[in-house]
Amino acid sequence: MERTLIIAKPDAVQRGLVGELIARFERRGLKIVGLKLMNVNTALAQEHYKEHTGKPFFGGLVSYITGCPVVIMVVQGPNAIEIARATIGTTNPVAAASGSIRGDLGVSIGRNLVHGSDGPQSAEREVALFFKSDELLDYERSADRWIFES
Ligand code: 3AN
Repeated sequence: MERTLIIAKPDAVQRGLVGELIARFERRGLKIVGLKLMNVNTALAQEHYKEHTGKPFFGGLVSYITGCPVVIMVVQGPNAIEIARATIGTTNPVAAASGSIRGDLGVSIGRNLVHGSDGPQSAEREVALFFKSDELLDYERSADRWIFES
């Protein structure tokens, strides 16, 4: 069982695609265990994207993610990180497969709609950056934990 951080970025919020994005993760079978609408400040954006510090697009990336409210969620499920990445599609929407969020809804690498953590360590780090532990549902104790049982 894994948890991963998903961000519906400003372009998704502005284009009214938040419901579409959430629906895709839900339909895929992942469970939402945390959800909030928030403004990301510059310090938080720089910390979140710190692996990209110094890259030519870093400044634009920080101003993009801080430019308008975003919807942040944590989804949980077996292999949630890899499943979420596949649901999202490759970084550049030009190359993203049809059927993925970026392949169906995106056109530009600088406005690629959604973020998903890229591995177990970044998922843990990013979830903790945006959510306190008491803001996350504990599915192990939840009444509908049956959803993952087979
Ligand atoms: P992903 O979001 O697919 O994990 P990363 O982690 O390589 O991609 O990049 C983080 C974000 O930085 C991307 N979602 C995109 O918004 C932005 N980005 C990455 N590469 C570029 C680039 N060459 N030009 C502009 N923005 C970029």
